[in-house]
Amino acid sequence: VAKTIQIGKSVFAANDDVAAANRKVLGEAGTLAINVMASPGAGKTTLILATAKALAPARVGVIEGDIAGDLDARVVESQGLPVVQVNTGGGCHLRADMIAAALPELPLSALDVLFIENVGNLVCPAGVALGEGRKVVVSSTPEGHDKPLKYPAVFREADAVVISKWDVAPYVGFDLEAYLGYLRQLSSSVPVFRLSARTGEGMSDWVSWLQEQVRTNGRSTTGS
Ligand SMILES: Nc1nc2c(ncn2[C@@H]2O[C@H](COP(=O)(O)OP(=O)(O)O)[C@@H](O)[C@H]2O)c(=O)[nH]1
Ligand SMILES: [Mg+2]
Repeated sequence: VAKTIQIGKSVFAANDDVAAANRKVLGEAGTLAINVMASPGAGKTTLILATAKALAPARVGVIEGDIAGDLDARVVESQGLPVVQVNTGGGCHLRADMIAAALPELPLSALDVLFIENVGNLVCPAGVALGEGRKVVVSSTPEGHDKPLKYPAVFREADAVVISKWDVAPYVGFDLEAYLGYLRQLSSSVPVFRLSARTGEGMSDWVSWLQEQVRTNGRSTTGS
C-alpha cells in the first residue's frame, strides 16, 4: 500500500502563503513541480507514467490527489517511482497544505520532476496555487473540442496544454481547429501538445518541453 495522507481540517494559513512555502522547499531541492489538471479519465496517470519513462535518467516522483483510495498511487509505486497519495476526503481539488504534508514524505533532493496529479476536475483546481512550478491542463479527445470554451479558468492559467488520446481523435470527431480557436481566445501563446501516451505518438515534443522547463528551473544554476 502506498504512503497515504488523510487530510482532515484545513490549516488556517492562507493557501497562497503555504504555496509560497512549498515553492521555497521545492526550489531549494531543485525539483520542478508540475500541477497536472484534467477531468477524471483524461489520461493523467497514464501520461505521467509514460512521461517518467521518457524523461529517464531524470528522476521523477509523484503526488497523487484523489477524493478517496490509493489506486493510482499503487500503480505509480509498481513502476518504481516515489509516490505519496493525498486523499482530500471529498474536496474537489488539492490545496497547498496537502502538498506541504506530502513533500516531507518524498526524496525531493533526488527528484528532478515532481508530478502532482490533481483531483479529476476542470473547475475546482483553477486558481488554487500549490507551490508548483508549472501548471499543465490535459484534455482528451473523447471529451470533445469544447473544453476550453466551457472551462476557461483552468485553461487560461495553463503553462502548457496536452491534448491526450490523440490515437482515438479520428473516431470521436475531435475538431482540432475548433479547439485551438477556443483556446487561443484565452491564451494566445500557450504551448499545445497533441499526443497519445498509449502509442507514443507526439510524446517527444512534450518531453522536450519538460526537459527545457527542468533546465530553466534553477538546478543548473545551483553552486555556480
Ligand atoms: N486510447 C487511449 N486511451 C488512453 C490513453 N491514455 C489513457 N488512456 C485510457 O484512459 C483511461 C483513463 O486513463 P487514466 O490515466 O487512468 O486517466 P486519469 O483518470 O486522468 O488519471 C484508461 O482506461 C487508460 O488506459 C491514450 O493515449 N489513448
Ligand atoms: Mg489518475
